[in-house]
Amino acid sequence: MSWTDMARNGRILIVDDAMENIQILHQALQDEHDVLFAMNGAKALHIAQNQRPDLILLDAMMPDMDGYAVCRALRESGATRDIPIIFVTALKTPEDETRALEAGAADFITKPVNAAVVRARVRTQLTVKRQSDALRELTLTDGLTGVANRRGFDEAMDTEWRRCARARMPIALIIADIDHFKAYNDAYGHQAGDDSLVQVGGAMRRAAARPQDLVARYGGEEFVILLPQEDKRGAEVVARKLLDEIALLAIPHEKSGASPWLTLSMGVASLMPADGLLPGGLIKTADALLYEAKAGGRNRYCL
Ligand code: GH3
Ligand code: MG
Ligand code: MG
Ligand code: MG
Repeated sequence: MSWTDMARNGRILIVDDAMENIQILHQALQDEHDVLFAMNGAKALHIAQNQRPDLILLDAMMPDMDGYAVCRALRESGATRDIPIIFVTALKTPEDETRALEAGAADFITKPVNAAVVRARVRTQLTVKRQSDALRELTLTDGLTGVANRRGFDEAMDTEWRRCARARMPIALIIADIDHFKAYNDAYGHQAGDDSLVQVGGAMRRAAARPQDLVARYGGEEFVILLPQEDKRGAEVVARKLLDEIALLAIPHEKSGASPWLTLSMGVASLMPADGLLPGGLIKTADALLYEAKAGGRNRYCL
């Protein structure tokens, strides 16, 4: 697949107060892309929030909210911040162009537009967007197991903590640590150790299956599960499911002591995010409970 093919089929939002302009752009793009449109700034922000277009073509001069204000509002919201914006406008002085770029536009096209140029510039921006999305995904993912890495966890915790605080909902955290994993590596080798980390990552994803749940590799053989809008009881269900999933893996571990299979121990904590509380407090509590589970004989959770 060539890079131009990759940039096809994106979802484009056209924003312009004149139907005639929308029709011209729609005509230029409809064969390659899904096209949405809005005839004022407020509508554009609403569609951008709810339908997450891959790219926005934005008119500068509109009554009420002009393109610059729309651009700034899009940049202020986490959900729309990364959507590239191309200004399409009759304004054509260097000052106009500079102002658009400073407001956060990725590119600038002057009216009257040429269909082939619009298509080419749209494709370019979609390609850049896809590459930066892929790069971002890579920086947030653990290379061995495919679950989120520590950075991915930190970002999700930050976002979900604030979301739960606003919604007055609890947030739960499970910290899981593989039992006697040093002995496992010593007995079966580092490669077998890595293989079992991959399997444990898969088991964790099966145990925490809601779309908002996040599994991350927190460190070496330590994993976390972030469960937004879940109280202790809900988190306990996930912890129990995880013990079952790990048992189903049936990874032999003769040097484990308590069990002939690979097992893990967990700390399970939940709280209501509120003023004065920080995510670090939740992590600390779950960590202390993990320690209790280890001291209590391993292959169990404490809450
Ligand atoms: P405990 O039951 O108390 O958790 O004992 P443990 O041996 O699991 O704990 P400890 O923290 O002493 O050892 C963790 C081991 O995990 C040390 C290291 O060899 C292993 N480990 C950490 N990261 C990796 C990794 O990426 N791959 C492999 N194969 N092993 C790892
Ligand atoms: Mg206009
Ligand atoms: Mg450990
Ligand atoms: Mg361990």
